[in-house]
Amino acid sequence: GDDPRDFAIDQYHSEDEINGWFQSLATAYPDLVTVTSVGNSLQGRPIQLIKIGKSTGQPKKIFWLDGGIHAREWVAVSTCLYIVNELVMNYQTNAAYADLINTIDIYIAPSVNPDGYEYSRNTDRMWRKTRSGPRSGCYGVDPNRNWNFKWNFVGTSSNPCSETYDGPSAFSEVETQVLSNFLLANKAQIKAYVSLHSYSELWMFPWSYATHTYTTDHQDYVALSQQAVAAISKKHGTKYQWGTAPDILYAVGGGSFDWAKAVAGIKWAITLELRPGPGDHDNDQNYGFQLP
Ligand code: ING
Ligand code: ZN
Repeated sequence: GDDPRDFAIDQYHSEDEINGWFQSLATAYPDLVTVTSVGNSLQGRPIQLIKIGKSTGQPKKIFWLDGGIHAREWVAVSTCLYIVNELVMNYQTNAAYADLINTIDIYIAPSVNPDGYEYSRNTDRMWRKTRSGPRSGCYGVDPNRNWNFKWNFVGTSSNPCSETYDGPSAFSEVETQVLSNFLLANKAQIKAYVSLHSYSELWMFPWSYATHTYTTDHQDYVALSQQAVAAISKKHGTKYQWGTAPDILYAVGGGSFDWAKAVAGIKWAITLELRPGPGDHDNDQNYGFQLP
């Protein structure tokens, strides 16, 4: 129905269901919530964006969160929705949430590869990429290899049939184009860019393109990461590993969060790999990407 409390937060949702819920939130909480999009996907779906914040009449700092850049990582989408639900539903009773919402604007784009997400939901559960093409008979570009910082440098493929195909050129994909343009247009206000993936339970920061290669504010990232993984652990005992992607996982060029730091100049650029963690899964299909 139109009551946003009717939304089943413990289920995976389609693009249309997310849109309907966001519209109902905007109607029910007009002083807290604004619903818009950063642009349209190749197949014409809105890349939905919900802005949560109380107006102060002044420009506010923005915290950016996105999910679903990889189609099969459904829990990244759901985690964005969970956070929206937490903040909006508990604003009245939770002083920490109220403080956040009064002080900053929280921009959440839960599904930034909507064509891929719907394809994963409806046709091929393990789909990762966008749905552009065909090129050499294959569809899709890895949207986390398609950004124009260290594009085609490492951890990527020039084969259109590869899962990590970086595209015919940087920003060949309309989804990465509109998202990067939105971030650039708002870069003066955006203080943090956080992008959710799954899986492995990792907290990662720049630079992604080479091992032992660190930002000038590396010590800030170390301090933040230690606090963050401690906070995560305090909740349910979950142990996230932290570090740069090449130091703890593998090197990648053309990823979104290196770009957010290097090109948009956003202070905090973080990528999380959500659950499951090592030891909790059998393989990609069995509990890895396919969480219940
Ligand atoms: N992993 C990320 C990937 O794009 C990553 C890991 C992200 C590495 C960003 C470096 C930079 O390959 C998944 N699960 O997609
Ligand atoms: Zn991913």
